[in-house]
Amino acid sequence: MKDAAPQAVHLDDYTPPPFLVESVSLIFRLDPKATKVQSRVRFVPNPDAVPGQALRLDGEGLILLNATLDGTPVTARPDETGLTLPAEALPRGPFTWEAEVEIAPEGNTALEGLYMSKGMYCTQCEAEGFRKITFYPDRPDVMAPFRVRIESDRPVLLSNGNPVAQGPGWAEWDDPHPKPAYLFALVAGDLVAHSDRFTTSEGREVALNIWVRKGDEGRCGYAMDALKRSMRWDEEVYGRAYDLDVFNIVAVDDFNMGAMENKGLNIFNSKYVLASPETATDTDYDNIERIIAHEYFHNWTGNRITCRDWFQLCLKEGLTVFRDQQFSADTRSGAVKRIEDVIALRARQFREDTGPLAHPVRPDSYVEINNFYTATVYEKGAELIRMLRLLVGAQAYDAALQLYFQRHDGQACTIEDWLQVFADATGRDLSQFKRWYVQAGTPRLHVDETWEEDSGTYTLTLRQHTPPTPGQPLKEPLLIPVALGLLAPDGREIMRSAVLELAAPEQGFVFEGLPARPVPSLLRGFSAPVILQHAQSAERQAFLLAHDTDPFSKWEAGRALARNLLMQMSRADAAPGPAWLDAMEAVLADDSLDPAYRARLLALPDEEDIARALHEAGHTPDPAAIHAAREKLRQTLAAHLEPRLATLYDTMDTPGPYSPEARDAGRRALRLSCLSLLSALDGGARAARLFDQAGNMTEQFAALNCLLHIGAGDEAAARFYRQWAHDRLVIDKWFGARVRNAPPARAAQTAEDLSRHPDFTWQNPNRFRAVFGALTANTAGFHHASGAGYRLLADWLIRLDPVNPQTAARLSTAFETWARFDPARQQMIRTELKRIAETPGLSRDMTEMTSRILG
Ligand code: B3K
Ligand code: ZN
Repeated sequence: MKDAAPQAVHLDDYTPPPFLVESVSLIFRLDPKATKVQSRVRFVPNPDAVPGQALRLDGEGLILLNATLDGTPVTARPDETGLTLPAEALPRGPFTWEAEVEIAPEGNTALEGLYMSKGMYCTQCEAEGFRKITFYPDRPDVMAPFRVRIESDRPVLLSNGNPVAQGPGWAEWDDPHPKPAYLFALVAGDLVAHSDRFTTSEGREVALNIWVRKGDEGRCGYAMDALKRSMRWDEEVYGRAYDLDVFNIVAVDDFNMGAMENKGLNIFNSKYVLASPETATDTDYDNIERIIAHEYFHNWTGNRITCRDWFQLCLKEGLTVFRDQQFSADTRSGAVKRIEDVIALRARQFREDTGPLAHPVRPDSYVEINNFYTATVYEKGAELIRMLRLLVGAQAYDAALQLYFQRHDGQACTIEDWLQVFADATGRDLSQFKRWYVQAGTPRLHVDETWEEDSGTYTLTLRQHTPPTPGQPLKEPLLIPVALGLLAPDGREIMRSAVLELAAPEQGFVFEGLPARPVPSLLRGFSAPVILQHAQSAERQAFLLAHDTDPFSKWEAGRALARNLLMQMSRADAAPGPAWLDAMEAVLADDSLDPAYRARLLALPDEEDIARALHEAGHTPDPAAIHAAREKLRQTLAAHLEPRLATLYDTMDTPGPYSPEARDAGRRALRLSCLSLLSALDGGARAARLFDQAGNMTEQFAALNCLLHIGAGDEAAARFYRQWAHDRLVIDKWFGARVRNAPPARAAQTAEDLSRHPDFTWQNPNRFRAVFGALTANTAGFHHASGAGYRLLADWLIRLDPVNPQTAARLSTAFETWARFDPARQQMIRTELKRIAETPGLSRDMTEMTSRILG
């Protein structure tokens, strides 16, 4: 086993590329079985590298037809991963490498490199897919302008940059902006465009196109609108204008992730482009807006300024996630957006950070870089930018960003470059802050309070501690910004958000001359990605839920109350006291709170959240008990609030045609949350009526979920399937809903039955995730004591791995929580992981994942 272990790459081993690329020209003669790729690459020695080195070209799965160096045939033969031209074979100055290779896009099921999706040619090169297209120094610190010619019988032929010429069966593209190979893209297909125009703040006329398969062109309007709003926002908020004459987006059905920011030619999973009121939910619209913005924002943070090496991935991803979060907050309710981001951070990143896959935001080694497109790099990476902005202030942040663009445009950078910009722009020493990038794990923030009545002195003592993570037994103290407000006992605010800076392991903060003992509102806006350990009474939490003026902390107080209740109920036969129920009633009745926010307040923590909290508190979570407790609490809440829920359900309708705008979406969210609770009481009567009458997918799908959840959804599910059998994106929803809502004891069987459905095209990542992603999201079902969920997932990961290792490896993270559970479950999960690990021919992706999870 050991000998076969794939090699790890280490940050410390970085060396500059011995040669830079002045220009690249590529000719593609497309054919499903035998595409010919001709390349012409002009190399120059890198003045910053040790001279006299060999030239290593990456290349995988390529048939080399011929190659020359300055016109002379090359005799060197490729090995498994590329080709080396020894130093003595290279001219002293610049030289030209030319090669012709053959590849077979049709057989490329891994969806990395050049592949085919429903007759369309498309590419995915990040992180290291370009080496499956031709021989090249496939590393992000080699940037070059690309010229591309495509020859094909497909009518639409696209690549990066601006179109320069075209004729029947060919097209040429020129991208003047130097870029790394991972941003290369090519598309050829029978496509139609939804087109528009945009004039930049610099006066550039940009042609915008969203390319889709015929029949989908009527579902691009929202994505286009989101694109134009993103372009304007980046000009207004970051001073960044678009820099080419065209911006193309292509929707592809077979795609490993959400989307890809290739220069001037973004490629999207069609799920994040296509939307109509009848087929897409409010959540879909939300995601489309967010991902369109994210990929567009990469044009500056990622493309114009890229990463020196893949360890620096958070340089572009953390920053771009932060930017898309700012954009969404500006576009919709900022408070609701922050709450949603924190829910997602805890569900994915805290989970990762407290388990065997914990790694720093900037990892220092990897085996397969595709395994590091994680919640830690993305979402925690974004939290670090948010903290930096809070610490230096909004104005200084803006100044630092302008300096960043000015200083590093056209470069491949590091986290050190990024922090240096902030140090220079603000004069602040950020060396302690840098630890956030290199130290893994979620800090615990312990809070103690003392109050001296006589002098009116209130002292907050904050203590930080980060538990060990794999490979990092000892942790240094971090610089933690703690936003704090103080409330008087009557609920008035005594002090508005001050930002305390906790730098030491323990620090006291003293507030003098207060008229009465204050109630602290801590970590307002979730000012740092930490776990707060603050023993607060239920009365205090109810007080904060009622009075806190910070919308995040108000929600957080309600959340903590509900979570504690659910933790108790899952461990003993406890029942909720009237205090919580009354507090929930009061917030629901508060019309000054916007409906989307009230919907958030009404939602109970999910089962995964409760399991994590129990584990954190030193208990062993029992998935079945958690499920039962949560269902019981929903039932109790529904019964207590019934008249108000019914009224809200009747009054929160959205007359007129469907609009995805925040206002209507918020009303629907509240109305449908009420419906979900009411379904526990009315046997699904309201949901069945709504299912019949719904004029949009948001309502129809919510009604279906309510019915399935209470076990009364078979007929509706059958009708839903018949109605939407022709629509792949809606049918993905159908698969997912059936598995997610299956009762725990039936979840694995439901997934297994559906895996035999004729529409279960398992090689399509969306469809695979619809069933098996849903299985892992059905927490009590996946972790059912029979172990059937574990076995089924392992069977399918073993099957998918040789076909599409990236998607398989990503889903294997469902097993990362094994250590939380009882010995029987631990044993079952480890057995499945070992079974996967021992599969002959296992991919590098999956080999790394199983070995890290097993520890
Ligand atoms: N940069 C791409 C992700 C590429 C993933 C490669 N396995 C999408 C994004 O973050 O915008
Ligand atoms: Zn990104």
